[in-house]
Amino acid sequence: MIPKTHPRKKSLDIRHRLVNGFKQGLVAHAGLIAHGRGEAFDYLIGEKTISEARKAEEAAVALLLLAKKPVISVNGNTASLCPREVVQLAKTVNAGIEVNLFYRGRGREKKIAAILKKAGAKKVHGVGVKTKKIKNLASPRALIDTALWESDVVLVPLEDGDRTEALAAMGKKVIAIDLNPLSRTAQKATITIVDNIVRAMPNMIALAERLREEKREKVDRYVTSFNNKRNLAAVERLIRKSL
Ligand code: PTJ
Repeated sequence: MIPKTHPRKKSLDIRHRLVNGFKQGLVAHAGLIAHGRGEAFDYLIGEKTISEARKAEEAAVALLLLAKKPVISVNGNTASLCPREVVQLAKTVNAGIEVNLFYRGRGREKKIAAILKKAGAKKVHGVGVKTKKIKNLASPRALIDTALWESDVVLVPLEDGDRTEALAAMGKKVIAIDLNPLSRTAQKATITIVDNIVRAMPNMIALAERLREEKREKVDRYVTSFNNKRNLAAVERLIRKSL
């Protein structure tokens, strides 16, 4: 238990959520290390949603609302940190949910699906036999279920660069949430949100509730006016300045 007065309470609480997720068998060993890398970048952006992330979140939510078959891809870290938010965002933008793991294991897939169902998901794809294969991707992560296969827009929090690239090569629009603006995922995604997933997801739910009431032209404009390369360059400048 971290005392309420501890100056790093928020950050340590998030860390403990992940450790608990690891103990429950949701998070991969490497997921703990990946979180540490994320924490370091979060420190550099001031552990807050910067304006560049806000713009990316608006564009991402607009893209999800405009999509025909959007899907949220869920891994161990995401399931451990924000299962309820995944389900709520999926409901608000009418997206499918698919478990897709880098370190694949049927047991972990089932546990992740169970926690998402407990959080209110009716259907969770990606558990057990996968019938489709992402082209030009060597890892077992290439095997996917129908939701990802048929999707036109995919939200991939904490993704690996290879799959982002392969999904984009299949013609899908990829939205990444990644605190590292230099990662291959960040560089290859259609829209990259450089924000902590624990802030990004609630922000996106609130935005989705607002934007879904807007006229289509206005929602379109959030997407067309967004430039991922420019946004990432601005994040990099901010990090350099803060150092
Ligand atoms: O559950 P699995 O088997 O699918 O494995 C998941 C991990 C995360 C272990 C796997 O996808 C992996 O190895 O990812 P990477 O290549 O380490 O990339 C993770 C990225 O997420 C890094 O660039 C981190 O900076 C970033 N990251 C870590 N924690 C957060 C984050 N981004 C946003 N919010 C976080 N809380």
